[in-house]
Amino acid sequence: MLKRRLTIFMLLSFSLIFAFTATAADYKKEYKMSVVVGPKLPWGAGATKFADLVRERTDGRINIKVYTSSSLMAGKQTNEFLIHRQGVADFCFASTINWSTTIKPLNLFNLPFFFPDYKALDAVTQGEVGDEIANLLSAKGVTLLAWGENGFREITNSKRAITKPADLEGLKIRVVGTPVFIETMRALGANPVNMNWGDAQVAFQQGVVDGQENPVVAIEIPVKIWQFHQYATIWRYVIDPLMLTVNNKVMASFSPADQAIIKQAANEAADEQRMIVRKGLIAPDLSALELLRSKGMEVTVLSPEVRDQFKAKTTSVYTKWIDVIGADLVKKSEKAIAASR
Ligand code: X2X
Repeated sequence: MLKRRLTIFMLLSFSLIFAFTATAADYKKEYKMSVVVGPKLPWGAGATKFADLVRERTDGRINIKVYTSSSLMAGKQTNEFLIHRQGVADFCFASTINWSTTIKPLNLFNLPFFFPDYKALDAVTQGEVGDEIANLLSAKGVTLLAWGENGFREITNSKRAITKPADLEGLKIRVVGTPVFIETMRALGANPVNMNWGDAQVAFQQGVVDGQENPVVAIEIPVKIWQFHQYATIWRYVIDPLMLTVNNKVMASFSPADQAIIKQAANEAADEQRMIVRKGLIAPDLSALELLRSKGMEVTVLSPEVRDQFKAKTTSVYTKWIDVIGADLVKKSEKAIAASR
């Protein structure tokens, strides 16, 4: 009897030791995290914050190295989801724009003038639609840990102030290589040119394009857009959420305790990052717009009425893209937005 108990005890101990060492041995020396922009921008800094929190709280068991400036996909930002799915990138802090060429429902966030404000965005990402998107990503091999943010995308250019739809006519505007952006810019009368972010910054410098569109705090201020463009128009035409994600297989290889640490760290890093990029854009704190003005830029803030005039020119985009996104998802989002008013 005693001998049997001892044997069982020994077997149990061995299997426990084995299970532990097997788990530890499964962990890689380094996990790769992909980010499209540079490390100094709030987006890149958010990724570093996440990696640091995870490293500290797992006592170095999970060592995430952040690969900035699209370096894991040789600059081609619209390939990011593919390399994530394949496991080249274990983690990502990614824009919905760059993944929307592969995951069509993410074009929801690219619908022009669809989200009026942050409240509307939060109602969508933090509600049923956010859950649906998380399920969709999970089915494709990727776990959504938290929503961060690049921000509302605002247009800048070197030619003239854009105060009404006709002002955009013929301007050569750099956009990401995503079809809906090309179609939206064409519908608005502009001449869109698609370019990866790395090339875009050189193009601004050389004046190859007249303008571009990006969030003020997250991108335009850090890259000192006033060096190239004198005019900014705040029109909130597209919202650009960021997704902090991990490859499903990689997540499953971690112990439940480490998975919990990862989730918690993602929420903390993304919350902080979101607060940083929202600062200074809404009255009474308009310090971000004031900064652009102090650098010599002429900043136009569109009234809701004029914004509607721009939106009216993009009906062809809605007609085509609602079907591509999924009419049901768009309807649910409209409902969530209406409820947030
Ligand atoms: O390429 C851009 O404009 C950027 C950096 O904002 C994105 O990756 C969507």
